[in-house]
Amino acid sequence: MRKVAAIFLCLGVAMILAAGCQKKSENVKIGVAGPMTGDQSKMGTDFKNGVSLAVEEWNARGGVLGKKVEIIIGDDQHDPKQAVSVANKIVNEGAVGIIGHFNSSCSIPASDIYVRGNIPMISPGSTNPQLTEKGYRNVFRVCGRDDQQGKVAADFVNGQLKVKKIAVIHDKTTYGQGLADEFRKALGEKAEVIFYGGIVQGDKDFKGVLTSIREKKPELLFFGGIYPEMGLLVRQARELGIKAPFMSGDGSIDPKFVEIAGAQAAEGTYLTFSPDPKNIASAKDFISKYTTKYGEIGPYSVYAYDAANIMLTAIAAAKTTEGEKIVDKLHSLEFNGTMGSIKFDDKGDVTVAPYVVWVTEDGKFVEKWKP
Ligand code: ABU
Repeated sequence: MRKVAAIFLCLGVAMILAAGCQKKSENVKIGVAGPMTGDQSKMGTDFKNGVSLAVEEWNARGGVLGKKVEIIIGDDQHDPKQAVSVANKIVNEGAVGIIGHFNSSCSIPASDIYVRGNIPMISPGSTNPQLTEKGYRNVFRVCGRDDQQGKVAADFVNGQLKVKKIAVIHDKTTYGQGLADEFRKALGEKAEVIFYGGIVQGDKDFKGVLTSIREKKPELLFFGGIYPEMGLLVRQARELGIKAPFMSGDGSIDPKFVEIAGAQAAEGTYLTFSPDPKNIASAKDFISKYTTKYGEIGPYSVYAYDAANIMLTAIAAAKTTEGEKIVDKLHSLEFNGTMGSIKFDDKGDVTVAPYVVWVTEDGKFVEKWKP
């Protein structure tokens, strides 16, 4: 009997020791979430690649807090419900920070889950103002906001293009409609919005709405939405003989837009986004490493890379994976990002959001105008 008790005691001690060792060697996990599959998967893939590159570099230097950094990937398929489920999974799997999501319609509901899970969230690409207007202390973004982006677009239209009749289309999403509304508001009295209406994300045929718009003879068509629909709208507008230029925002500035529209149809399209990383000295090293590993940088791969570096720097500075302490560091530190210095304000927005206007020329995006 004593022998059996001794065996159980040994087994128990061994199990406790094993559990202790496992805990000690556990990796530091960070999540990366966005549309990894589906028609916006280019953006999710750019996020994943940017975060992976940053994590590889940290691991090559010994990780963070003496532990290896591990990535948990979440695919929200740009669906808000899926984003909430992905957020729960990432929190339950023990992530101590999240880089994501891409779509504002996903980031906003997912932020509730990260708040409850007490982990910091940095979105590389969600630009709708509501994300940081909810008053969550753990929510940050390294991109600008659509009230800033919409104003730059409107200033360009009013001050440079000086067109007077504008059609405004959006995809009825938080981001797309939000950006369209900010643009319309910022246009003011200088131009007349002769058409304002939504299309359905995922639809493929926009010729009905474009035919109505054609009759109104707009001098510019503005679209609030993402590159799959933007590409189709531009291509179909040209097929219908609409020659007026298009303008859109950061959700459309991806080579996939040109691929879908066709270079000829896309020629002369204006897009708002941040300045070209290729002209920024601090981005040189990132661009070289990224292109060697993954090919051409995407619009948001650089922001995902910066977001991951900022998260890991804050964890290192906090000397702990406790959510509140990481959040304190995120609020107080100034980070050297690839795109320059990054500092968050009290809301979690970047203190500087340098939107510029790009134009599509020969199938490529070229910086055109700086406010
Ligand atoms: N900002 C580009 C599109 C992503 C989003 O904010 O929904």
